[in-house]
Amino acid sequence: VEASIPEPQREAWLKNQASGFKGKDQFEKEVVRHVETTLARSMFNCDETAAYAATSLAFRDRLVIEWNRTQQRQTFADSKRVYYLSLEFLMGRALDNAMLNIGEKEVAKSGLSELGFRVEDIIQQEHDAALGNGGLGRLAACFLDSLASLNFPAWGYGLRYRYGIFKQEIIDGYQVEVPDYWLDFNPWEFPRHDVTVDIQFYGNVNKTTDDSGKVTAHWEGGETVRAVAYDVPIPGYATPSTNNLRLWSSQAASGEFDFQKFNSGDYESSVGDQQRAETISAVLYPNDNLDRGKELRLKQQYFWVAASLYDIVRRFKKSKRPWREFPDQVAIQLNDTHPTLAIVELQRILIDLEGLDWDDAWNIVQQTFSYTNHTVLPEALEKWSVGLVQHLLPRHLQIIYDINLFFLQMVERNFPKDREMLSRVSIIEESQPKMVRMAYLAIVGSHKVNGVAELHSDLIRTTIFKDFVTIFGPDKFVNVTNGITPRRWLHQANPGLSSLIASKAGDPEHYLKDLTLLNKIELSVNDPAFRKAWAEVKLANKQRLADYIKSTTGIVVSPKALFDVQVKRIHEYKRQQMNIFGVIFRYLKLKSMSPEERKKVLPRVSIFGGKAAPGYWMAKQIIHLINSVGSVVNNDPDIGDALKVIFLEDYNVSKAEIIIPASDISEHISTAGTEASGTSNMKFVLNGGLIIGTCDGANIEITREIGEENIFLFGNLAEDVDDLRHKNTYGDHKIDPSLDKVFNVIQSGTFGNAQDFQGMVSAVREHGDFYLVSDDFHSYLETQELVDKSYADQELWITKCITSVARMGFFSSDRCINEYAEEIWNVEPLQPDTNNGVGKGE
Ligand code: 4GP
Repeated sequence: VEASIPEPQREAWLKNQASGFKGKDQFEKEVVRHVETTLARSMFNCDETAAYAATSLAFRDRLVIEWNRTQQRQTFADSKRVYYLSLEFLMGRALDNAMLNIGEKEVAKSGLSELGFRVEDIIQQEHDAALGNGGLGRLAACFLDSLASLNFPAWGYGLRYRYGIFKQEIIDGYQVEVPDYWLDFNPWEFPRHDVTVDIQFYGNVNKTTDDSGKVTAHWEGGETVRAVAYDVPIPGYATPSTNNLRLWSSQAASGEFDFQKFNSGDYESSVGDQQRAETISAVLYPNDNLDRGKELRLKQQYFWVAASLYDIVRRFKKSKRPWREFPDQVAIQLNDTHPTLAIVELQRILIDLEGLDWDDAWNIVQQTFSYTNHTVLPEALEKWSVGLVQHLLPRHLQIIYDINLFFLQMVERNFPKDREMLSRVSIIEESQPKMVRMAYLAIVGSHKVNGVAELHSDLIRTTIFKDFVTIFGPDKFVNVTNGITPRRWLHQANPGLSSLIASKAGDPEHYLKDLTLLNKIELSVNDPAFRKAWAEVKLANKQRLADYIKSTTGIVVSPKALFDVQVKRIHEYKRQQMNIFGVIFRYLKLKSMSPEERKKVLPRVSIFGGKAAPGYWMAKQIIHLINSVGSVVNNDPDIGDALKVIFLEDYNVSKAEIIIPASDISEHISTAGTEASGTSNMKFVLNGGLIIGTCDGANIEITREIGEENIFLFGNLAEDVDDLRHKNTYGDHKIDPSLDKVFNVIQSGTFGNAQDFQGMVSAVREHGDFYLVSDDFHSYLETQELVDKSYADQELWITKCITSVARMGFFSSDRCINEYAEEIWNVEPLQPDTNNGVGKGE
């Protein structure tokens, strides 16, 4: 506030307000200016990297102006804001998205062309912002796009990792991880060296009692680390609203280094302090659906949560409202349990620092927070040892114990007959060592808990969180089925299809904001010209992927073949192993045919991509088998085009934008009940590809929307999984004969040293086949045959594709965000045409 310009001088400011480029000429002028001044280069020294930098800066200037206005408007309106706390934001590239969301891609295209560049090449220069592992992080990124596009006053809060998810290289068929240093040049972030928060760790707690007998706890920390804010503008689509993603970076609290130590000659340890502090935000943990319980991870969590809450509270306090109005002004969404300490931290701020009573504080906390669960896999449910929490955050552990005590007392009062309930629902697990169950803490401290697809939300209500439904009643547990942003996943990734759709559904600015308008294309499903154009778009997208495959692997694939794609993190529950076993079965069948028979077979390209967590041995074995099968099949002269097996290295968001539009069929084949939702399933169908999948996650709702005649479902149902597992372990576990044949061939050494794949084989044959690969294999193969037959009838296939796309409107992340806003956050959008408060001060 002190930095605010006094009233009489504001006129000069208003007169000189920055505006950013308008139109092609100004765009070119801005690009040249940035090349010549910001980058200190010239037309004799401007490569594509420099052109990318200057173009981004020109766009950034535009964004920043709207971003400032949006923030001023929100401050002025002082309405309720949403804070989305996520340890992962898998953003991908920003430039193309900014061009499209602002609506200036054509300007950029012609302007760059006049300056001697192709817009596509310039876009390719950008390094992905890969601050996430997979579904959970990409969902957060889609949500930011929707929040801005729908004009919600919303902030994202995350960590500014120096290293995002590692880069994957495939060397001799094995995954090798390479660090991804992505911050070399990042025009999309603004360091805010004036926005810092000092975060405490370790230390101890002292209690004092005042005259009235009131006890106050004082946490004296043993170590302080500074959080510095880095802001990333998030442009809405076809709206001036531009929101903020604030990422925290860690530094030594003493600044560059400790001068005292330096002066006393202890230079090394002074630099060491700095490095130790920086370690906190140095690297993203590369695990998907897995919790490893490392101390540094807990430090990351508290560091990020404490800085974010400090910021949120500071903003609230500016309005000088009483504390009880906090939940009317602030909604905080916990993306998984990673930010659960925020619940404890807010309670601490309210009782220790602001002097509120426990009960008043706790009411505020519960009304403020809500929690999204993203998985039922037990290995992914976060738990922290009591000893570690005690050591790192001694005051927080006390508060957790108190939260638990009051919670258990309530349970005991309400369910006096059920003694075992207390130990089942306790936030503290009485194990050796004792553990804090973060999901339980998140449930107890939130007013709503949601799953991410109908089946998943049912499963959490009836299995892992069953007792809590009994305790809190069913209304606390809701479903919000995931969604995806059609801006990136249709308009940006598949411009051909987007403009074809626009020819029937109207202006992209309409149907990309109300995706249910896609249903208009169904009227044209029998229009021959439309169908022909549809097929041409798909073929062009397949050609684009074929070119990419050739340039990265050297393998030539025919765009006329059926492209069968499975791209996602490698995980046993996602069952890439079943897919590759199926590929081997197909290969064996082809080998057994005569050359004439083989010629009649519909050619197929099996495309895989995805990273394995560095410590996930079985996932790495799966990658190795896929590559080994590829090198045998792709070099077998008997096979030719009939089958190709491709593993695409380093799957990430920008590669997904090329791969997804090119798919004919994609595989979403998790063991029923294990994939909470899946979101790539939605992306593939929206891009005119069909799905082979299990009755799991959002596949079920996709089926309901598009019709069961348009999807290839197979396999056992979630309700039968427990019995099958039991039978596999204790009963008579017979391996499917086709799978047995595949295993025998693997073990004969056809794909290299059989020993290398023994783990995958014995998991099914000897260790109970937990993921039911054998139980589902027969129906998987049968369904793949059905896919081949259906694809052979191209007319029917195109009908299925068009109909499916027409019915995908439900899966926009806009629908999803509106549901959160109404049912969980109770927030309203803030339209940009209302008084924006510019020049009116705070
Ligand atoms: C993922 C789920 O596995 C996926 O099904 C879901 O679509 C996605 O979250 C978004 O909700 N979970 C994780 C995780 O990535 O680490 O738990």
